[in-house]
Amino acid sequence: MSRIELVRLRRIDMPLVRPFRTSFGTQTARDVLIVEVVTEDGVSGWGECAAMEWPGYSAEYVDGAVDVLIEHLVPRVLADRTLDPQRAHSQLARLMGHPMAKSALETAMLDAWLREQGRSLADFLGAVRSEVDCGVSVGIPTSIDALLSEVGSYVDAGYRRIKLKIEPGWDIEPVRAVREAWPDMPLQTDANQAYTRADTALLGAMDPLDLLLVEQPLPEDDLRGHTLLAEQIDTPVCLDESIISTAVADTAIAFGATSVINIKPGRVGGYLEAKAIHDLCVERDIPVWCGGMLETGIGRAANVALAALPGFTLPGDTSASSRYFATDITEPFVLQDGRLRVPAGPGIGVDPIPSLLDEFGTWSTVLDGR
Ligand code: OSB
Ligand code: MG
Repeated sequence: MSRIELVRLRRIDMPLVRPFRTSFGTQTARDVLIVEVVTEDGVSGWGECAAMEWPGYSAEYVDGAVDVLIEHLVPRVLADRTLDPQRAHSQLARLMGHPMAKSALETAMLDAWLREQGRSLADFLGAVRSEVDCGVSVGIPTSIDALLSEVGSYVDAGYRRIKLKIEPGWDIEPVRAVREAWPDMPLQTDANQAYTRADTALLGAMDPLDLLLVEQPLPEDDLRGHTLLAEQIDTPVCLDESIISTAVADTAIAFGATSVINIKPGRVGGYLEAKAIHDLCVERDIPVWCGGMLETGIGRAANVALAALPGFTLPGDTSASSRYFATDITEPFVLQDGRLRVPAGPGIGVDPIPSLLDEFGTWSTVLDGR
């Protein structure tokens, strides 16, 4: 087993091609935290932190992730320097919370470890596909006309499923307008916890729109509310924010709170945990799909590898680079016939372009434990 020489943290400022508005706020750029683990042999492994600038999606945010990495997480892995992602996973689990920060560090270690073996992440995780079906997540725009034109551009680009962000006041009407314009398009909604148990009738009113699922309608901690809702409406309930671990996934499935699961590696603390949730869902006959956090090519490469596992039977929020950024920091991911190709090279299979890391970079630090 090789050893870790140093860990470099970088922040890059990546403007989005259009603002992304959800019930928790509007993102116009991504303040992306990138973790690089460098081995004694000079091999670099890469991990992207999914946290946003403010704690709107979950409790994590970029400044907090930087702090916990510098003060707590990186010192744990530099204490013995062994490049062993599985062991790091168990060690980091002793510290509570901060799954997105942990995921970024663990993924960088996993990437370096796999690169040293010349093995791809897709192969390591158990991928069964060389390309994955892609959907796209559409933010809340300023008007129904703007929504129809944005969705139209994604349909023309070949996306295989459309997800509409909804919130109270922006739900039945826009969703119906999209359904009427594209009667056969696989369509789903995502509320990011914006409704309450009192909104059952309103959410049920969307049943005739033939939606694949409604994602996270109620607050993260309200598993019972989701069970009650699922009993009352025909549209399948899919949990995102609530599913923070394999144990919670097991509970939510057993209690009938979710019949589909959105797996996001950042939210669950990394690809090892994501794989465990996938395996549980396959065993329980629960379809899964790969969520996203507006990642650059670094995070996207790993997500696309995960989405190639057998239980990922629904198109993911794994869109092309061009849906997010004018310039990605890796070779861009390009949609071909509504699919993205799974990287086959060692580790995550893509590299950040050094000049672009510099160009978009806003901050960096090196931690070597010495
Ligand atoms: O809830 O799935 C979500 C983006 C940021 C935070 C939360 C979510 C999202 C998305 C976009 O829906 C997914 C993507 O295209 O990366
Ligand atoms: Mg979601």
